[in-house]
Amino acid sequence: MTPQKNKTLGEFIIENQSEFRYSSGELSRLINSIRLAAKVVNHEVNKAGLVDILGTAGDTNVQGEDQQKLDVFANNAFIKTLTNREIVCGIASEEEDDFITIKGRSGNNDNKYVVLIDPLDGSSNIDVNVSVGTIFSIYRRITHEGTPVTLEDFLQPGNKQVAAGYIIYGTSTMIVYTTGHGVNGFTLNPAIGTYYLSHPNMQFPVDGNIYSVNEGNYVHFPQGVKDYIKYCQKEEDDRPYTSRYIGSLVSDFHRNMIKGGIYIYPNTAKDPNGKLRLLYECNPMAFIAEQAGGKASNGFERIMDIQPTELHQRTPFFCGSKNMVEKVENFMQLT
Ligand code: AHM
Ligand code: MG
Repeated sequence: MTPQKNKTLGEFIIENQSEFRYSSGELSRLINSIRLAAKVVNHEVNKAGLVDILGTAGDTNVQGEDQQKLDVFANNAFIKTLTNREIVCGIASEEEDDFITIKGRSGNNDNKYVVLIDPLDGSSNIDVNVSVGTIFSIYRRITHEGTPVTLEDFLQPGNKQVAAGYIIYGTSTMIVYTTGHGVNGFTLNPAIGTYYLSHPNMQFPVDGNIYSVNEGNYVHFPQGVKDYIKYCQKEEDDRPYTSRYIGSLVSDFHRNMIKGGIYIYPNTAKDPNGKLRLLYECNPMAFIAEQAGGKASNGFERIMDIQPTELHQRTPFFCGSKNMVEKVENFMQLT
């Protein structure tokens, strides 16, 4: 059943708590904490255009506070919120070399979940006032509760995700997330700081006519991707397709999920594993894509079935409308 619109995110979380496999309220509180940190980051991102007026990174502002780069600010905001509320047992961030173990005030930590996060993806877009995003992924730990987390707790394949989502700081700020029961999107009313259910039960159109890829790297692409791009550009049937590339994964993905399209970041001669990170970027987006009826692949296999071997592992990424991803896979497999 499609959830009713205009509900607040808070109401939605409470109503849907029973859907969680291990329903103790812990995951609901965790998503609530992410919602809160997202508001703090949103506030800061919206001021980014004033940076020359308020001071740049490394400066001290008029209140005597240190100005931080926005990606550093976002990283700290999410880690601080999740740590202070003692809601997770560990965090791994694209901005940190290693994972963080959360001990809890008493020294024990009986929480079940670990969070992996890309606090501010596409941050090169900030200086030019273009949308950026936060991406998060939640797993149940593998090792025993009450003991310190280990690398093993973070190196789980995407098919073990309990929840995943993104925040898009765009013309409106939205949270889009899944707990494995479809995908729902909530839009922030900044005047009152409340997120409303604006996009219930989001669905990737099965087919689309938008392809999103950095074509500047064309000469370095594998032959299968070159052939697929030529296919997109050919005048035949409903083609040529439209090319749209913001260079901000969350924004490109969000548009494609609403309109129908494919996002591609392939391996290149220079970067044999592509650019995007499996744990912080590809797995959460793949979970959302699949829950919305889309598909995510590395060209040959399902993204969520890849067994990670390191925290900052990269992978080629093909994600979007199911028929489009299958088409590019065919081209990849022919070459
Ligand atoms: P980042 O994690 O350093 O921000 O890089 C990830 C971003 C994605 O959001 C975006 O799709 C991609 O990098 C753009 O890369 P490129 O400029 O090479 O096309
Ligand atoms: Mg990133």
